Amino acid sequence: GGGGGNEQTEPAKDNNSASTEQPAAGNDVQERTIKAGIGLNEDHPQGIALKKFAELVSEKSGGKMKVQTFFAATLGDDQKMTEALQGGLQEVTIPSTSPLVGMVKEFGMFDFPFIFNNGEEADAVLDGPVGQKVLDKLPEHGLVGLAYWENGFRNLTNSKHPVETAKDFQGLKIRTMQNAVHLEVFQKLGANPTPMAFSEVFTALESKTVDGQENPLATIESNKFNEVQPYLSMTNHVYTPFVFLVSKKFWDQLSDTEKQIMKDSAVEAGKYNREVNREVNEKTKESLKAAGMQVNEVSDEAKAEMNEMIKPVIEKFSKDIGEDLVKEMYAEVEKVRNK
Ligand code: KDG
Repeated sequence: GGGGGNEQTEPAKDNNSASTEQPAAGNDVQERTIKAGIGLNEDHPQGIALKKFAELVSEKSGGKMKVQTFFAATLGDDQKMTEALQGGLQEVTIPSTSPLVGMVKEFGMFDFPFIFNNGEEADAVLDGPVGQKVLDKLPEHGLVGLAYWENGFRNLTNSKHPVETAKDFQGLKIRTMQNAVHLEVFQKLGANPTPMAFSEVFTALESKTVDGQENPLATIESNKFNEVQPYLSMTNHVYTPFVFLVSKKFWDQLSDTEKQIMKDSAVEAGKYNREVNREVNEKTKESLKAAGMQVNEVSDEAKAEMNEMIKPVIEKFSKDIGEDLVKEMYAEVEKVRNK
């Protein structure tokens, strides 16, 4: 009050009185139920790490915050779950960044083939300033990105023939993620790409609607694609990140402590996800061979030829995304590579 000599403090004005969902006080941890859904199976490194996330959140909140886990797209595919987060109907999902390019086009630069030579290079870019700049684009779309997890390096499977060089792509009908970079890259290689949600892939392969698909080895095994795909080619053509998303409508209700619990758990479970994923991918080539797949390597020369063919596609998307940011990404890769 402006009265002279009156030292009594007035209660702070409540600026949020219009909203029905009051944010929790700074340090408060309340009873919360967090629905978290993914497209992959419970036994996949992503599923294993999601369960780890649930444990961590429970531990750190003294059991007050409960994460309910949903696997194998039981809540819908990546796009549907992302929309559910925007609408405040679901709290967490961990999609590949690729199907999000319609919303945040900058994610598209992670879809450029042959950028990273290994997981460590990807970690450095994603966990550094470039990765953060892209996450910063999410809140305006009703989403908060807490961390990058790892889907990993993708390899091609198909039911027609071994793919060893660029010419072997000719005419192959390949399921791709719903992503313009992937679509145009496979077109340039002479394939016939068909974008499709992940949840439809097994049936499309089994019914021969498409000849092939590409995914990291852990997914090929977990989803039993080997049962309908005799040929596996170690193309390692592109790295796909996962992005840990939280509904902004939910996030805005959380106290600072609750936000910290979510963030720390997402980062910690993400480290675990990368570890498990790398171990699994390491041994899965052998287990897929043992399961009867015919596996072939792809030479560095063949990869260089593919990389040359797709150059115009990368140039086009670099312009569209913003050449400065794309350059910054390449510079970050160079930094770790030359360490
Ligand atoms: O949970 C994530 C999956 O739904 C999906 O992103 C897997 O890489 C994938 C794909 O091929 O769609």
